[in-house]
Amino acid sequence: MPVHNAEIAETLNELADLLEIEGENPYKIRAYRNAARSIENYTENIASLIQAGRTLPHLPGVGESIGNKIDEIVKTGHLEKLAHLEQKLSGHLAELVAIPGLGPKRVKILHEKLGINNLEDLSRALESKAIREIPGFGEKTEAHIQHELERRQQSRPRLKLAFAEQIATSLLDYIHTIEGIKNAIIAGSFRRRLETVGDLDILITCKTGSNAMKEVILYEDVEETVSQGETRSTVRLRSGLQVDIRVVPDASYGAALLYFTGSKSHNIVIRTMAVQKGLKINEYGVFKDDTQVAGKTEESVYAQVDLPYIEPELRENRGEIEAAQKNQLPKLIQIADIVGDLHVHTKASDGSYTLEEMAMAAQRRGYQYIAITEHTQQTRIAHGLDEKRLTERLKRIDRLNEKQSGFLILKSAEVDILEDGTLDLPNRILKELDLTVCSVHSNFNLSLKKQTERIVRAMDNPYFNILGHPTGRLIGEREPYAVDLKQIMDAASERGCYLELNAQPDRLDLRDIDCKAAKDFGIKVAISSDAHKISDFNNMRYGVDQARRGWLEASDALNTRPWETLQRVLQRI
Ligand code: DGT
Ligand code: CA
Ligand code: CA
Ligand code: ZN
Repeated sequence: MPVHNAEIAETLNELADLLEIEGENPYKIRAYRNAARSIENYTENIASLIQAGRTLPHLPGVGESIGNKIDEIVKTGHLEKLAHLEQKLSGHLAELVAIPGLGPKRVKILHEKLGINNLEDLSRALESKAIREIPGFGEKTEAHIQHELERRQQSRPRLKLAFAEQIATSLLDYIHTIEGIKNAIIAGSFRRRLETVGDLDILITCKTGSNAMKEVILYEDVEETVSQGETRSTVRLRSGLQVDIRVVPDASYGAALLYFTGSKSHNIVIRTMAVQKGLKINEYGVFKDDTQVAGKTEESVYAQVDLPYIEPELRENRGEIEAAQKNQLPKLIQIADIVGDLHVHTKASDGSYTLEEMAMAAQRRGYQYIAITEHTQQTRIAHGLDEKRLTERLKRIDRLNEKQSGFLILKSAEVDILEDGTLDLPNRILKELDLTVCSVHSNFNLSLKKQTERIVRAMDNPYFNILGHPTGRLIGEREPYAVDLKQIMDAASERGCYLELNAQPDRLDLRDIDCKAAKDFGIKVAISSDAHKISDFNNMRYGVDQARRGWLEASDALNTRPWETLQRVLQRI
């Protein structure tokens, strides 16, 4: 069982965290983190490549020394250097680092000043109010840590869809090698493409007499078998992810798929409709009296209650059943509708590849255009560009565009929205751009009113086009900043501004319901990868999934249009 890329990445990140606590050279630490990021986003399974004796692909940030460590993780399942550090630093500092608001620097201070080694020590220190006394911490930080700690203890962690997908893909690959398996599909929130999943729900059909279930739970990644039966089992994988497995007969496949895809509240409405027609729907089929009348396919089940097929992403009981009855279901956007990407970074700010490399990769994906959106001067840690550097980059884009046809590099920038709502570059340079993406990267803590006003004021600038990652949340890591999205949408539609759906799997702001609200406001959405390296272009898929959950059609997105049309759409009123 090859280790997942995400696990290699996690090990390297843990190593980086502990090295930071140790006070190791920051360059070295950053190298580990960069390598981890490359690995996490690499689309092929690196362990399989190594085991097949193939040389490692060129991964940005991975040199010989890190390459050897990856080798060690793949071959032994762990990393000696990390084990050694864990022992040396005594306790479980890595679990502390994972708490939002802490991070290696703060853990180091807590470790040195208060001897905090694990979660228990941390709870005790919070109770005795010792943390606020440490310079640089204070009461606010203390309360924040307390809050995060409580939040962690309350909920079973949900996994981000992209991470669950890596795990699910290898599990499905394994299941398909089992003798006698016909169909295997993941239902539940995973199939509805929810941004995070609580567990995986796998449905299997197999030839009669095959012993599929027994073999499925022999999967090497299984850490614990929670329950086992012939048609129903639950296992926990090494990643902590739980998997419900069900083997169903062919004749029930559609009914079972519908049932286990959910959502629960969607199913309840469907079942109630059936009852009104004298039918009974359960996971085995649709029954009239005791005779099965449908259930082989989902379509056949929906047809029994006079509904057309409803896409899984819509099954949240948020109006999809009424829309289906009126034959007004949206024709959901698909990845193939996307013709360009409006948020791309290069080496000039905090990306990993050159302008030429990113453009070539986008062209290979079949895109018609990308917008190069480097950070601007205020975002110093990301090497934001000032007017002079941006001007030089624009010239370079002009030269590249002259050399090529059939593909366009759009001149843009991810312009910081400053605290007072002004933009981070003067209008005389913004005027030179084809479009702008404007984002909040600082002062996340403003009040709801102030944050909203700040963004609305920014939109007053005639060169403002698209609001980047509109709430700034990082799923599981950072709450959205306080902002009134309805008011933002109101202001945007008044001024001819647009909103971004940031497709990074841990951002995905706008959320599904926000996309739907934007659509109701008539505001088109830019679905953007926010690529910092070539493999990030793959994020687009998660953005499209989220857009589908938000009922968006191709025409509701900006980057489904050729540039000539998009240009007109972007014209401010
Ligand atoms: P999750 O796992 O929390 O991300 O969300 P789901 O939707 O995958 O929920 P899960 O795994 O508890 O159940 C999978 C599906 O099975 C769920 O979407 C609908 C169906 N289901 C589960 N329990 C019930 C139930 O009590 N009644 C009905 N009608 N359906 C249920
Ligand atoms: Ca589930
Ligand atoms: Ca489940
Ligand atoms: Zn940004």
